Amino acid sequence: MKMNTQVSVSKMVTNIIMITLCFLMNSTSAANFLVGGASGWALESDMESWSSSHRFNVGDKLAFVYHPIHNVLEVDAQDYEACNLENPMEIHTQTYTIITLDTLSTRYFVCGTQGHCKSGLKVKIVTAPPSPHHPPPFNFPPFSETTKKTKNLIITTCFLAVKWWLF
Ligand SMILES: [Cu+2]
Repeated sequence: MKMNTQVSVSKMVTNIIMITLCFLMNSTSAANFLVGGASGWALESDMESWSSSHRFNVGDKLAFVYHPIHNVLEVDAQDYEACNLENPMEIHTQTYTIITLDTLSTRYFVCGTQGHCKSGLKVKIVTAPPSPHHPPPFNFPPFSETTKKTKNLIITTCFLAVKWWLF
C-alpha cells in the first residue's frame, strides 16, 4: 500500500512536469500583443505607428485593454476608412478584449465612442505569413516550413507521450 502511494505520487509529479513542458513548447510559436503598447486602446496611443512597427502572424493574439468609455468594434475596410460606426461585424465592450488572429487576413478595429475613431482610435491589423525579412517580435528566429514541421512533430510526440503515461 505504501509502495503504491509512492509510485502514484512520483507518477503525478512526472505528469505535471511533462504537461508543463508540452505547454511551454507549444506556446512559443504565437505572440501576444498589447494593442497600442503601454498606453493601450486609448486616445493618447499612436495606433498607426504601433501597428506598423509590429508584424502579426496567424495564431497571434491581440489584447485590447481600455477604459469603459471606449469599446472595440470590428468593421470592414470601407467603414474603417470612413469611421462609420453604424454597421459593425462585432462589438466588444468588456474592457479587456482578446482577439485571436486565426487566418491570413486584414482586420479593422475602431472605437465606437462618438469622435474617437476620427481622432485616431482605430487600427488595421494585417496578418501575414512568417517572413525572413521581418523577424517576429521577441527576437525569435523565423520558422522555416521544415522547422515548423519538426516542431509540430515534437509537440505531437510530447502530447502522445503524456497520454500514454496517463492511461
Ligand atoms: Cu474610444
